[in-house]
Amino acid sequence: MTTGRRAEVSGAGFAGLTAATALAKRGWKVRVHERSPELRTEGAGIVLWGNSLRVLDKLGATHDLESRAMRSPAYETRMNNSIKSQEEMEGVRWISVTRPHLFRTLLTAAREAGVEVISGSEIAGATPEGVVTLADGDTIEADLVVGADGVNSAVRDSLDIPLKRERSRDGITRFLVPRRKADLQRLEPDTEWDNYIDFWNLEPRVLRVLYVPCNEDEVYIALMAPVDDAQGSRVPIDLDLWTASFPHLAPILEEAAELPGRYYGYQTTRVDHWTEGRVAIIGDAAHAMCPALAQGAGTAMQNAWTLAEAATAASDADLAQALIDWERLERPYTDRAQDRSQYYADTRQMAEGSQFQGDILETALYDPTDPKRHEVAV
Ligand code: FAD
Ligand code: 5PR
Repeated sequence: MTTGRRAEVSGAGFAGLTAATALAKRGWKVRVHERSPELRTEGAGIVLWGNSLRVLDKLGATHDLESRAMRSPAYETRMNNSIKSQEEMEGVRWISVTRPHLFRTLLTAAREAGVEVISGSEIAGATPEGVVTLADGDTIEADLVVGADGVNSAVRDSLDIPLKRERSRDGITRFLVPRRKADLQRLEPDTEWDNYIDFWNLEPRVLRVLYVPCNEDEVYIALMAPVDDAQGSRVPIDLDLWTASFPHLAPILEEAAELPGRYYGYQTTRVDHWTEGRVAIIGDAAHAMCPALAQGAGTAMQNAWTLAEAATAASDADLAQALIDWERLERPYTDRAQDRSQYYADTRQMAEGSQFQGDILETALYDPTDPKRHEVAV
């Protein structure tokens, strides 16, 4: 099974680093090209569920990750600051973590597995035969090319893979701020400030604050407003507007108002196919989704893992067919996560609470590391 085959990966995001580490652990020589001059991640916090945590277990990264992460006692949903539900989600694995910490953990795992990560190296495109062209014009031949270069993927676009992009009516700005727990407690002593709390206001105005503690010191907050609400989507945030709607969150809103940020309109990108000869695309390059189910990075890591498994099991001559089979088996799980996330973003239905049951948990409970996962139950 061990191969010494060479893989070139475009993009050192969560998808690229996971694929690279999984391949290296299976005997591949792996190089990751990151366009940015520095290795780091943008953004604030992230929620990971069982599907990606199983992959991190296999990469040997969970211990490091969980040393600075949090599992809230409950996922709470409020409307106009009154509690609609508190879901404890027994039996569901999930944690919240800062993006910088997840990134460092994955980069360490990649390096320990022998992956070479090169920053300031931009990929211009790839051919189905596995020839990668760098932005400076150099070419490299690879046995496998992984396009993990995000929503505007150069690898994907160089192969002319057709895609469709849909925008939703809402979007958000994200911040990582100090928790200010004592100040919050003074304002609302009865609130469990360790909970993940989704604060919705639909009337008199659509504004939402997602409150996600990531460890003892840091809380990730996401401020949602409609795309056509210029005041609500303004960055730096309009402190008067937000504190008028969420007075009990004033201490952390004040922290956010000091920070730069970027408003992201929710969007979904669907591509026609994920593979082309020796090239596979994963993560936002293949299936950028709305964040409602918090599964963009989760599905990226899930597909990175199963791609490494499928590519390793195939002989070099059968690689292209193995990638086609991989997409056929794995893609439906991601398609459903993408569809559901778009549905929840479009309908704002998460505001109703009591949501973590039935189908909505499918992705969170999926185990991409289980060799028997595709066997039909008898
Ligand atoms: P990216 O993170 O975009 O990484 C791509 C990398 O490739 C970048 O480092 C980029 O610089 C590099 N690159 C780009 N072009 C080139 C090139 N030509 N050559 C070389 N390198 C290149 N997901 C969750 O699982 N849970 C959450 O709670 C969650 N919350 C989210 C909140 C918001 C507001 C958004 C927008 C997304 C959220 N997601 C969440 C989704 C998640 O952030 C993404 O799905 C995930 O980061 C995608 O990872 P990626 O590695 O595919 O892409
Ligand atoms: N869940 C999470 C999240 O970060 C966001 C959403 C849901 C963890 C926003 O980025 O619905 O927008 C959401």
